[in-house]
Amino acid sequence: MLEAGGQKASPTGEHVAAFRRDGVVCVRSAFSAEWIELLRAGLDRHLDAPTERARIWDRDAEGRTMFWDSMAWHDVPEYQRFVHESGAGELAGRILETERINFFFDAVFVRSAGSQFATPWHQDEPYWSVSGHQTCTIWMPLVPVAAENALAFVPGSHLSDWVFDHYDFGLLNPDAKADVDRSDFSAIADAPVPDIASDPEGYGVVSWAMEPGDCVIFNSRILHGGSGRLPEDRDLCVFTSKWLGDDVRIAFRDHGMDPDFSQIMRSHGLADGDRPGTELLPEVWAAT
Ligand SMILES: O=C(O)CCC(=O)C(=O)O
Repeated sequence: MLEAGGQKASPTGEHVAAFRRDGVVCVRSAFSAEWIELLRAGLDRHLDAPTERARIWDRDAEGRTMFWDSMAWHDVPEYQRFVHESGAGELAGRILETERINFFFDAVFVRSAGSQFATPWHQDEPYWSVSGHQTCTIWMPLVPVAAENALAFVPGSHLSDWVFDHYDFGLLNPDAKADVDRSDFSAIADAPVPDIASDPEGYGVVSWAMEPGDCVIFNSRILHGGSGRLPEDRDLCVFTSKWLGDDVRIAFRDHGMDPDFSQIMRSHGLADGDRPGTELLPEVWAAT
């Protein structure tokens, strides 16, 4: 268990090997109840005052919603504490087998009870203003989630260099919020995103039933999606943190969307080819 100020969890060799092979691994009881409570308090604060990036991704006829926001950690002290003190950075670093780890950003995915919205299948890293293989997300449900509602993955798909021309997340905007970035991957994509939902067994799709404190760590190139379609009595709030290892470099792109950090990164003096750094992308852990 990762306790504030206490012993930090070390993933086992099996976790590391599974991540290398599959690009995704579930780590049970990685974070103590205190950290989950802290993140829930942070999420309450965050939902009271979302960032300008925040938007509803889905709102159905019954008023059920899927809320998304990112990069709120600058304004949410509970998130800041999690980033620096929870051991999440060390966990990411050991799983990625990297010498040092920088924090990239946080994102939350909050579905109200019964939301039928399912996250479209996609990759993350081709969206981002960085490139590299040693990137990961720690996906943490703050409530229990069944395997069929949790984020799902195509194991091994992180090993492909292909970029998929996947769903334009900018279209997830039922409230017609202005200035939402759009994402056209067609010029750079190698292939359309496969129809994974039609044949999950054929693609070897995996997901896990999880309790608060468990996490899934996934490589940012892996194909993932499918989460949601909740029962009427179940909501789902998820806190994610994104981490950058040794081989990652700043890579401003003409395409991409959430988040398009290019302007903010440049204002911190970051340039193409740089290693992540500055207080925007702080180094949180280094192997000793
Ligand atoms: O939780 C979800 O539904 C989506 C999460 C996701 O796609 C991500 O963290 O990259």
